Amino acid sequence: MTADLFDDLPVQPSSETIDDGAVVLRQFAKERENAVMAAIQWVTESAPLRHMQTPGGHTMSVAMSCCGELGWVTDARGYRYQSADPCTGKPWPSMPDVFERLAREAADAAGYRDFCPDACLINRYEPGAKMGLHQDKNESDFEQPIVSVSLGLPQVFQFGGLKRNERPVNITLAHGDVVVWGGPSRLRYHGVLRLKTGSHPLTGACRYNLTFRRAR
Ligand code: MD6
Ligand code: FE
Repeated sequence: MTADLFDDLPVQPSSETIDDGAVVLRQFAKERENAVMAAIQWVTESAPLRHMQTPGGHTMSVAMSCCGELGWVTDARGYRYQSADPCTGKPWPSMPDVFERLAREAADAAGYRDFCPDACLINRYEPGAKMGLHQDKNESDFEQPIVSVSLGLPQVFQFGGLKRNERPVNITLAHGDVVVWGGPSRLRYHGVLRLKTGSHPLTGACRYNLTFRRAR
């Protein structure tokens, strides 16, 4: 018998509660993988993936782009949402229908009705890239959930508490998995560990993460 790296990951759609308000919908995006990937290509042709600067002057290891009415940016002036892409000076590309539908249906499946995202952040992780523990708190209404879609290589997601010093639980997010979180979990610290080297048939040597938010 050969040990398979992906042996312990679900292959059928299923739902796992992480904690109050937070759920992993395993494989929820799988059957739309080609349409979602094509939409990522479409967005990033006009709003290129780029490594933004943190307010503290560090270059982020993850490459980011956005679509929708608002995009999330970080630079020396801080973290914020804005309607223009600082790289091009133009509005962010519109949110592709396949994105909007996926986000709304996932939110619905998790019990959050009528989710209407106005911002989608596209993250591309290459081997070694990570995201430290943070809270998502630049949005104006914390009653609105966040929908997070993973494509490509698996990556360990860390889900912590409402204070930075609470020990996080680790959850491997695989291709097609969707995390929806809100309610009492909305402001929990979270991040992802360094991406391990690998190759995925759809994305090659990287992982994409899409996070959908209602920013205003
Ligand atoms: C990632 N995700 O999975 C980073 N934020 O690559 C996030 O920062 C995130 O997955 C809020 C809600 C869900 C998330
Ligand atoms: Fe986040």
